[in-house]
Amino acid sequence: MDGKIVVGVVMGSNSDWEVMQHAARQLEDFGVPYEARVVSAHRTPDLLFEYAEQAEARGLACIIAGAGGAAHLPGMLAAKTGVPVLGVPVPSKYLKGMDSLLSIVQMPKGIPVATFAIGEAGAANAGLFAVAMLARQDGQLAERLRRFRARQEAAVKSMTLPEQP
Ligand code: RP5
Repeated sequence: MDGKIVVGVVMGSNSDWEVMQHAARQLEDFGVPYEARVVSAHRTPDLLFEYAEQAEARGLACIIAGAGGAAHLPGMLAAKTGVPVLGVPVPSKYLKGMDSLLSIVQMPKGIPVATFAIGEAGAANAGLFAVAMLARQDGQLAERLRRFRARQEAAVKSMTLPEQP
């Protein structure tokens, strides 16, 4: 990694940051240069178009897009760029993110969005997925990912449970 931004983390509102920061944190932990931006599909549609149209030329390898409610941000970005879009459903107030999930995952055939779980785990996994994609071309990153998984495995193997009767 030479410091050039390779992943865009975008979200419909700064209220999504609480969830989306978990994607950013993974990228940071693995030393992947990223940017975080608020881009709203329905409140800043021109900005969305501009961001998507410039993504490829700017060298983004993927875009992680999180939104809540009628979450059309990931789908609209995917419609406007060939850069792979990873969608994160952000939990919403009334439908707890089921609306976000269905809006993102149910893309009609032809314009895919790789959709992750609702909330924090989905955001973190989107970050890890971006790392895994980039690691195919970057041996050092692949080694970091291998070590991360080994640490995770060791942590689970050392888990204990309360005494059983
Ligand atoms: C969506 O509306 C955003 O992605 C956010 O999840 C939701 C609520 O936005 P705010 O009202 O908090 O700005 O566009």
